[in-house]
Order: sequence, then structure tokens, then C-alpha cells
Amino acid sequence: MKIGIVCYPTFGGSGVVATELGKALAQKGHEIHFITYNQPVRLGSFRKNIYYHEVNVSDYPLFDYPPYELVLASKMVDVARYEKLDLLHVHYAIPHASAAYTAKKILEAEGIDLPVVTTLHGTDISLLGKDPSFEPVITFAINQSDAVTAVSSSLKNDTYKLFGVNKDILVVPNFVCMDSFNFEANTDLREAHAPNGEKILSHISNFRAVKRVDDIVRVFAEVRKVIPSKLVLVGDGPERNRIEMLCRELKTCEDVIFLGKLKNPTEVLAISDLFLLPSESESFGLAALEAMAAGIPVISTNTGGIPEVNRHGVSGMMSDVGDVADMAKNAIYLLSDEKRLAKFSKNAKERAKDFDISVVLPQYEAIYEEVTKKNLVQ
Ligand code: GMT
Repeated sequence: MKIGIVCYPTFGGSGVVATELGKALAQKGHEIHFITYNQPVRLGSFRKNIYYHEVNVSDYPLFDYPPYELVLASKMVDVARYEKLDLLHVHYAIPHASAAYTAKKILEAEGIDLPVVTTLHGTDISLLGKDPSFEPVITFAINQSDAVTAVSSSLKNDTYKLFGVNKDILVVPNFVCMDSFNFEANTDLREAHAPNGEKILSHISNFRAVKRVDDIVRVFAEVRKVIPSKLVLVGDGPERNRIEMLCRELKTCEDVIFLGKLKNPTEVLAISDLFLLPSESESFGLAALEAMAAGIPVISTNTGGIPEVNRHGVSGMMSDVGDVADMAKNAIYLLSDEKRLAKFSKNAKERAKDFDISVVLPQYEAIYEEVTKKNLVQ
């Protein structure tokens, strides 16, 4: 099939999922056309069956706000027309699903039918859903999509709760390519960061308030009292300065390593013993799944879609949002017993296999079959 994929080309989970999906589909022989404003960060080197169409908004002096959505819709029309796309798969409701609707209608006037599959990722629903200025557009765009998927049952339920959606939402979970997580422990890097054999706790995110990175620092401050350890923080965002200040206040700076944004953040997992995800809300928690795929147990909250991924007492431990004491207790429980840690590590990897691309890809392919079949019948 010829599939157009629209996503945010950034480090965020939705962009990662869309890019990895495109790569896996291309490997299976589908022709994939990424339509984005930048080359997706996880795309890596170019390979067979993958094409990239850049969305360029010109800087016209009349515009206080560049009309990105219109340029995106025009680009979708152009690519669909000339590359003869079978369907468009858009990740994130705003503005991708609404731009896709515009593109679909323009093509319809030319006698071209372009089915649209929309995947909801989380913040498009949980954050934007709370903003009434987006509500009518999000509801409409979801209802008009030919198929809608959500990355967890929790997100599906939230969508029905927050929007007047009457469309059937299919749950297709996020995934990992297990083969990419078979890396050997990186002993040089480990020694560089933990020269005295300290345990390494890690976290990867965009440092927005919803990630509660301050809870991580507070958990770490407790763990470090009992277990010689280091904390590696990957990513950057609005909370970073505040977190650095908190480290100074708690006098943990010498043991906290800020690595900033990394092209391939998962490399850090090769030196980690425990992954922390204390988010306030999380539709799925792709970062946790990637840690588990690398055999790193996860200390997380039990919010949103996380319990659909992390198994309490099996692949990691879960606590209520903000319960720093419980998360610290759980971290110490795992790190203080090598045998226990190894067992959780094995379980985490085993659990991650349930989300291998080989399990999830056919679910998307079945949806593609369905929406294109519907088109033939009409
Ligand atoms: O977590 C973020 O803030 C980024 C955001 C995104 O849109 O890329 O992540 C959301 O989508 C990911 C991929 O489906 C999910 O794994 C994350 O849980 C979800 N984030 C939130 O719900 C806060």
C-alpha cells in the first residue's frame, strides 16, 4: 500500500511511534510518505520505500500566525494526488486530523477518495481536550476520520468522556522493535557515570510539568541515602531549570547527570538499573515500555494507561501520583537485592514482548485493509 504518515517530527512519543511504524511498514514492502515540517528525529538513514515531503510555511509579513494547517492540508493533497496514496495515517488530532479532513474534501471534489486513519496519542486529548477553544474541531475531526485508534483503553475512555465523539475508537497499543533493544551493557559508559559501581536510575522525558520530574529528584534523594547511586536525566523542557535548582537545594547535584536531548535516548538504557516515570498523567508511557524492552524495571505511577503496560510486582512497581515515599521504598526494594532486580529485569523484557512490532503492526495493517476496502465498495 501507499501510505502517507503525518506526525510531529520531534522527540515526543507520538512522533517516535509514527516514525517507527513507518519504518516497519516500509520494511514489509509498503511505500511510506512522511509529510512533516522536519525530518522525523527517529527516521535515521534513508532506506527503501521511505519518502519525505517537507511542509514549508512561508514567512509572509501579513501573517501574525503562519497558517500551518492550510499548508499542511495542501501538501497532503499534493502528495496524495501525485504519489497516488491509498490512505493517510495521521498521528495526533490537532492539527493533523483536521488538516486531513480538509485534504480529504478537496480530493473528494476531484473524484479521489482518501481514507484517513487518526491515532490519538494522549496530550491531544488530555491537555487540548481541557481547552474549549479546540473542542469543536477535535470532536469533528475525530468523528470524520474513517478509522480512529487510541494507544490505550484509558485514552479511549478519556476521549469519550471529554469529547462528543460517536465514532468507534479502536485500541492499538504503542509498540517497540524488540530487536533494537538487544544491546550489550555499555561498561565504559557505565564506569564513566558510576565509577564506584553505583546503581543507575534514569528518566527520559520532555521535562513538562506533567512528568513530575521533581518527584524523581525527591525519590532519588531518598534512594541515595541507602544505596550508592546516580540519577541520569535525559531530555529537556520547561521544568529543567526548576529541577536543577531542586538538585542544588537537596544537595544531590554531584550524583545527578543531566544529558539533555539525545538523538537516541534509549542508549542510556544500556547503563540503567531502574527507570522512573512518576507522571501526573500518561496515556501509555512509551518511555517506560522502551525501558522494559531493554530489561529495565520501571518505578511508575498508576495513572492513565501506565497500568496497561507496567505490571505491579512483575515488571516494576506502581504508586499513586505524588507518593514519593512509596516510590522511594519500591526503588530501594528492587535495588537492594540483586536477585530480585534480575528477576524484575527479566520480567520487564518478557512483558515488553507483548508490545513487539510484530504483534502490533498487523493490527494497523488490518485497519488499513478495512478503510481501503470500504472505499472500493462505495
Ligand atoms: O509524553 C509527552 O508529553 C509527549 C506525548 C506526545 O504526544 O508525543 O506523549 C503522548 O504520546 C505517547 C505516544 O503515544 C504516549 O506514550 C505518552 O504517554 C503520551 N503522553 C501523555 O499522555 C502525557
